[in-house]
Amino acid sequence: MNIYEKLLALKKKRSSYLALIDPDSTNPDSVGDLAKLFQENGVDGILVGGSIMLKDNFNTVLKNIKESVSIPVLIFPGIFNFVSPYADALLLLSVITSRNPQMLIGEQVRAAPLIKQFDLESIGTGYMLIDGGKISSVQYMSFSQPIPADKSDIAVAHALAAQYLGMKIIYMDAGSGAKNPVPDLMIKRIKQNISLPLIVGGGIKSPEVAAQKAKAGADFVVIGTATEERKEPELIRKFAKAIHEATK
Ligand code: 1GP
Repeated sequence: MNIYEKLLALKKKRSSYLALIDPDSTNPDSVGDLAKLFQENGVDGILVGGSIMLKDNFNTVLKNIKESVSIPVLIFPGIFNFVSPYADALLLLSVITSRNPQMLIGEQVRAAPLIKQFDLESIGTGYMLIDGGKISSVQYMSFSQPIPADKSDIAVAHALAAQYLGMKIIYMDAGSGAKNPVPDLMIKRIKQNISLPLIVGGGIKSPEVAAQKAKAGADFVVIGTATEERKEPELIRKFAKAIHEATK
């Protein structure tokens, strides 16, 4: 079973919890323990990446995570310097809400030969930036306009386009540290219109809000900042319980 099939199996079972690790804010020597902490407390998969690369430690971070856990480890690339052989798969993002060709296809062209060289599973992902109440790093770095939070019709049209183009996953992101997460109504509308697995992240600060996003239709809920600030087993368990039980 490849990683995409594993994600499809998770989607069928219940909503799942993905933890985001930003290599720039991580100590490579202790990141293996952090990954274990996530796995032991109910996290279903780990995303590794960020919108910029400030340190030359990406491969070491990934390798240490990969050697410490058995749950899927996925690269979540802001820019495609993030291609590495030390992951189970890579979310090959196209920022479909952008009109900047570099983010739609340019970065992916740069990444493709390395993906082939590393024989890395790549999962075509329609990445949608949604307005989270402040300018996010992704927005700034990718010269992309986010979709306004009350424009669900526009969001649905983007997600449908991604599905018809043959992309395999939709990722709706309000941006790391967003003031407001992606609205429930928008998630619901997307869910009613597409059959692809749906990842939702950005600005989800509490287990209660995580549960709301899962109930609205997120198959995978991403938590980054909240557990980056508080790496507490109890908090991770609470997020896991809230997400796993939301759709039961
Ligand atoms: C960002 O969706 C992720 O791309 C996670 O966001 O750091 O706000 O949890 P947070």
